Amino acid sequence: MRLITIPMSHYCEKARWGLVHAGVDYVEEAHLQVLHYPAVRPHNSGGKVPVLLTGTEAIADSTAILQFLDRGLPDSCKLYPEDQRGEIEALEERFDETLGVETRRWVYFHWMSLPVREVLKTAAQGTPRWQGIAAPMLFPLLRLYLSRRLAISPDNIEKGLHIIAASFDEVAARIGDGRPFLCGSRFTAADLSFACMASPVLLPPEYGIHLPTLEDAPARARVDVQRFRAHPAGQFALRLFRENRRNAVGQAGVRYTG
Ligand SMILES: N[C@@H](CCC(=O)N[C@@H](CS)C(=O)NCC(=O)O)C(=O)O
Repeated sequence: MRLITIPMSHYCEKARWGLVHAGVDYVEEAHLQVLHYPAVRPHNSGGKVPVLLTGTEAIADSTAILQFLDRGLPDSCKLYPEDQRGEIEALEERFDETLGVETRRWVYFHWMSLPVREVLKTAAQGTPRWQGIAAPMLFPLLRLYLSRRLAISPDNIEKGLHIIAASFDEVAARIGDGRPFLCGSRFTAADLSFACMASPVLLPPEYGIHLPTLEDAPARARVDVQRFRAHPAGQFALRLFRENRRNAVGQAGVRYTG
């Protein structure tokens, strides 16, 4: 299988984690933001990644990819066990559409303030060489385009931080009774999605590409990362990455085409 990605995207991380969970060997076709459109549009007219090419079909959207992979898994490994499907899907949808949108806006706000070379250390991993070469010239335009597309403004970042904190509080309340996972005793798509959507403000070392360390993060971002890492829900997501996100960078399961 072939997974088309923007490598730093947490929606793409969701798909990578799903593939690893399903034990599927795949190749990642990574592209820089915006330069990914020509590769994606033939399969997904909306231009969004991740897109999974299975050989017979193109599956766009991280949730659709997880659900496709789940159909091939034995009951004991399913991320959507039938008796809890409704609850899992509702949580996943909320994490993807609320938490994930705000953590993405937050990460672009902070990282686009860095020099392009620093941005590319994270963003260009696994992408074709020509994209890394072209990016510094295109960067001012890309920055403007992404700022508008993601409605980035200091005001929206401030509001977003409240939304992220509310989502973390909700997760902390859920696991406050001592349950190991969001829906009880087993790891599901709700856990996977929460960990991925929270990852921009946590910088977990097990992420499918190398994220900056806390020390390399822009100073203003560091304060937020420290705060969210210390939160019980942040601790929970970091544990999920440690214990359930097997197959980290460089191990079998993923090869880059870039
Ligand atoms: N709900 C979708 C969201 C996917 C998404 O927003 N992908 C972003 C990457 S973070 C994208 O492709 N953006 C490119 C664009 O909108 O032009 C999913 O779960 O896959």
